[in-house]
Amino acid sequence: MERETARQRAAELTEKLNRYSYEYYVLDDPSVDDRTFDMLLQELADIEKEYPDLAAPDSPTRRVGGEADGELFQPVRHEVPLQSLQDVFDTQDVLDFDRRVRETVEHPSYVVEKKIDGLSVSLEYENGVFVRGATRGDGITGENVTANLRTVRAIPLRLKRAIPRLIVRGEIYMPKESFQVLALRQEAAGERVFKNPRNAAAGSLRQKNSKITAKRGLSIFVFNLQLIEGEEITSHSQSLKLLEELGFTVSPEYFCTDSMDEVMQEIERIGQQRQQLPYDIDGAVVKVDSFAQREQLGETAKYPRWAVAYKYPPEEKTTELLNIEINVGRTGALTPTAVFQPVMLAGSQVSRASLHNEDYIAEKDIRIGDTIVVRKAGDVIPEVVKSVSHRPDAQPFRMPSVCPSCGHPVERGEQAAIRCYNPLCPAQFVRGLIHFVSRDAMDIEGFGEQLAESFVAEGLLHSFFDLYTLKKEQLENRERMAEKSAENLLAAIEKSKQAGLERLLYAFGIKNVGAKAAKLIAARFGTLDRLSTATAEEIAAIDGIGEVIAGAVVDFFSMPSTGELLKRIKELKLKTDCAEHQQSDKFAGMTFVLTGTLSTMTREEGKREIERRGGKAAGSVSKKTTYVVAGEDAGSKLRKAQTLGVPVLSEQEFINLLEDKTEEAK
Ligand code: 0OX
Repeated sequence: MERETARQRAAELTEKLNRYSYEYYVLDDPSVDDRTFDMLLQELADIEKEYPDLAAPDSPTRRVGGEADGELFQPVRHEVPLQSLQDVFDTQDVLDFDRRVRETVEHPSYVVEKKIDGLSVSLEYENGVFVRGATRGDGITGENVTANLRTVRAIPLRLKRAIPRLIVRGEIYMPKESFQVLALRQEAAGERVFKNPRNAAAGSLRQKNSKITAKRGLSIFVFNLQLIEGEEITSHSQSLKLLEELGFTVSPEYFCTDSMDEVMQEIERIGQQRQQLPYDIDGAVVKVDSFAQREQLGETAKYPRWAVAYKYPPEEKTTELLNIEINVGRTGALTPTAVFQPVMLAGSQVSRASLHNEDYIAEKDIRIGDTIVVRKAGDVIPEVVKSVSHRPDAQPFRMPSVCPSCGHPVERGEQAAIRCYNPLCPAQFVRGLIHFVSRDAMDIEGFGEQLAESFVAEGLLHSFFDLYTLKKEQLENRERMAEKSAENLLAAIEKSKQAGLERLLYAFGIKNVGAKAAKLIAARFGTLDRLSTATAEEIAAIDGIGEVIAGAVVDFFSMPSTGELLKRIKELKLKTDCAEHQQSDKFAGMTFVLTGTLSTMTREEGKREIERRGGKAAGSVSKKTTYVVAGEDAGSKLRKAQTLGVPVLSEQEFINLLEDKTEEAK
């Protein structure tokens, strides 16, 4: 494409994409479908790839994120401080606030807003273009998070009018729905699950890779004008209107009134709506509207005198603790769970809450039969707040000294966790089996928790791989298993043999190896055989894999029982390679050392080519090295090869070897 044509098309695409984003995220009224949007975005990305200088800082392509840039997390001094609010917990305190306001100003008007439970950020625009975003920090200095904020679709990268300078403040939040999706995903991947949408929003904004932030579904409500040049604004409500016109999502349904009765009614109304809102709020904010009156009221050392935040009490219910159940997890951890008389909380019925560990129970002195207070933390995760009273005969709760599943003595380990270390523990095996058949693992449909439990209890399964020798007769004639479903299950089991290395590795249930780590590792090593002999250093060298995971994988493969397992997998003819990893055995048993600068590939690429052919790339030369590949400026490794008599290949000879143009490779 001609440069001028490209420039025009890029401008056109930018305008369209910005408009579509605005319609979708701000107006909640899209005019095109996601596919059309993605295609236009791709077209713009292609143009910017061809003409990198056309990629503007406010280009919609910046929304997909990328690697950290130098300014990420650097300190930013706020030009106008981000003040904090005085919290009050009683409606009388709101009336007192009004009384104090009226001692200084006449006929105040108020704006009542929801207090969004997220994190405050400042957004800075120059000539209508978003140039910098920062966290609140201590209100004076925050951290630069521009790259991450660019991925938040509700933040306009270009305003509808090119105001010379503008700084606004808003609250970044994660909608409840996005949080639930994320929590499920994290749980399935065996990752740490964020406690509530607020923590999830904070964690997502603190990512070094903004691509991750981009996928977390963050949004924003803008609620304060920090600074503006080129416009005269005299009140808060006027500023919110202007911000709306400029393309921001402002405080939702903010309410203006000069009647204190209406202020109190609005606070009450928001409180009742609270559970139904698609985002978390932790209060209502009452603000004096007029900027002139705000000036008169001034501020204390800590807070402005013209605003107050009323915090709603979290919804709590009293109920009876019926039992404390002990669950044995896949890794042997014993987790106590409170089972109580069901109650409605934050829109759903709850009857169970994790009690985490024995220290947690002891601290709150929770005993079976107690009257307890429960609530949903962050309105999502049920928790026991406290015990109100014990029954006269109640005894302090003690964790069992043996595993409730296998009777093996348990041990107290790190962070108050109690574990069963019996490798043959049936409960652990059942949990492991459920993981093995789960969707991201071997994906065996029709094999649920109940079947897993009964098969293990009946002694039909001792290893995950016993699934592959189950006979139809063994499946039939049991509850919820018609002849057809037995056939379907057998077909699903058979099909899962083709799952491949990536799923198989995840299915093993190695500690800390989630679906994502399994994928990376499988793609790098390509075959189960190759992976089984990999060293921790080789595994930890994969981008995105740390030493903990690498160590766990190596430990797993060095267990004698794993050797048996691998034999069994081969006999059963399970697919043990990875589709994404083209591999051959051409370099099997060979070790290469790449040294110096290669001109047609990086050393990392060279290494990958060797590994794809089943060879090893090592860092140092020894007698066992098959070839040293010497690029430009090769130094000590080349000399060592010569001393040891290891054959040396030039880059071209290496390429010939890769491309099969030589007979030398045996
Ligand atoms: C919120 C929120 C927070 C601005 C200057 C002092 C009061 N989390 O939704 N803060 C403010 O206002 C600050 N308004 C809000 N809506």
